[in-house]
Amino acid sequence: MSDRMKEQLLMKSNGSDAGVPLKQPFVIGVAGGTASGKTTVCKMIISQLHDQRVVLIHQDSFYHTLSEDKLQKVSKYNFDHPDAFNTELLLSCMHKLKRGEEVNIPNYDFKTHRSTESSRKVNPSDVIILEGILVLHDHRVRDLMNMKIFVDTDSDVRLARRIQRDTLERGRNIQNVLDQYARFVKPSFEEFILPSKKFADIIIPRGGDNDVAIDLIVQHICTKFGQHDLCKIYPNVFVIFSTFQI
Ligand code: UZR
Ligand code: MG
Repeated sequence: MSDRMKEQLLMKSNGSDAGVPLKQPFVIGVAGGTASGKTTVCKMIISQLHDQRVVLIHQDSFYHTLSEDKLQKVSKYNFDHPDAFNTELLLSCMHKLKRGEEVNIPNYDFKTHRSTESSRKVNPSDVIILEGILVLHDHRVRDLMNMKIFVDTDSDVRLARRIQRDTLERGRNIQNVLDQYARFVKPSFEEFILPSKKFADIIIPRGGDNDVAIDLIVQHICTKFGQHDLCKIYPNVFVIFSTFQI
């Protein structure tokens, strides 16, 4: 991301509170099984949205910190169950962002299964993308969304990617990944994630490999913003260059 793109340049302001959004941001939810390519799809959408300020929120950031007791028996903990997430906190952060307020998003450490001391400050944006395995599960989270996407990638492709990712990036061994997959990941996919597909407006086969789907989604978002361009959303700001926060 170039410095120029990161820089928010306010060339003319005719009053106070320049840059404070008056209309609600456009919220996109991106769900799908583990390692389906959700993050890749989000990054592809973001890279094509040149004229809007976009922020990417990960449902993973809202995992509950494991207590000492649960840490002792971590192999028996189901990280793929809706109760593993602090959905109340996620909702409160999303509501604030929709109201145009800045928020602090927790940082979750997959190696220690804890939220770290530091959090990530996120500014209000034109487009908010929320991605995660279960973002279409809870109706209160779904109700915040203007566009719901489900990334549909074959299970064998996802498992292969998951093994690679967990062994390389999350400090696990293969046996451990396969055990967890059979015990929790696959059953929860079938019980909670796959049924949430019916709530999607758009289903993307093959995830990040599907350039046509990404183009169509970006076109739709641009059409929405074309109807009320940035100067109407930020009436006291003349020109705003994009600010990305990923
Ligand atoms: P994505 N997960 C972990 O492996 N460790 C944690 O501490 C927290 C979560 C996994 C979780 C889920 N399941 O399948 C995956 N397990 O992260 C979701 N087991 O992340 O959508 O990026 O695959
Ligand atoms: Mg992910």
